Amino acid sequence: MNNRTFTMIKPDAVANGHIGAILEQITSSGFRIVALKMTQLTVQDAQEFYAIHSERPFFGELVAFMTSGPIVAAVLEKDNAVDDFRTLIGATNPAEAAEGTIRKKFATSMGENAVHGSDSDENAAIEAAFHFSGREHF
Ligand code: 3AN
Repeated sequence: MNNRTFTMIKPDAVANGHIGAILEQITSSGFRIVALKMTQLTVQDAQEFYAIHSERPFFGELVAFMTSGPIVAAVLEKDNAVDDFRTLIGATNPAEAAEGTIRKKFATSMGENAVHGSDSDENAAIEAAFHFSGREHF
């Protein structure tokens, strides 16, 4: 599945009114929306989704933030989707993100960094399946 990635517009960007602008930047950059929903993660959801970070010092903060309000989850399609989407969103720390990237424009801090993007094809498939059933992919 090297042509699909998974993203979330995080609670900060949703609360700050950036859903439309972020989806516009994603689609105008050549990604097709395959699945899309607005939802809110439970603590259990966030702990499971970010299980790989469970030993990191910021884990509690990450789970609290990701459950603090609604998110928008999406599956995106494009050649080389995972890498091209990571380029589009920019570095984890918005202070280090390249000019014009989604995080540079919309993120506020390392923790509240506006969007998630899968880091591998394998994780993209796992993350998409976590949020969407087969019949929710179009
Ligand atoms: P990315 O989202 O760029 O793949 P990861 O996988 O290293 O970054 O981190 C996952 C999420 O954990 C980040 N999006 C961010 O919200 C949060 N995070 C990462 N590093 C920190 C940190 N030092 N302090 C607070 N939150 C962090």
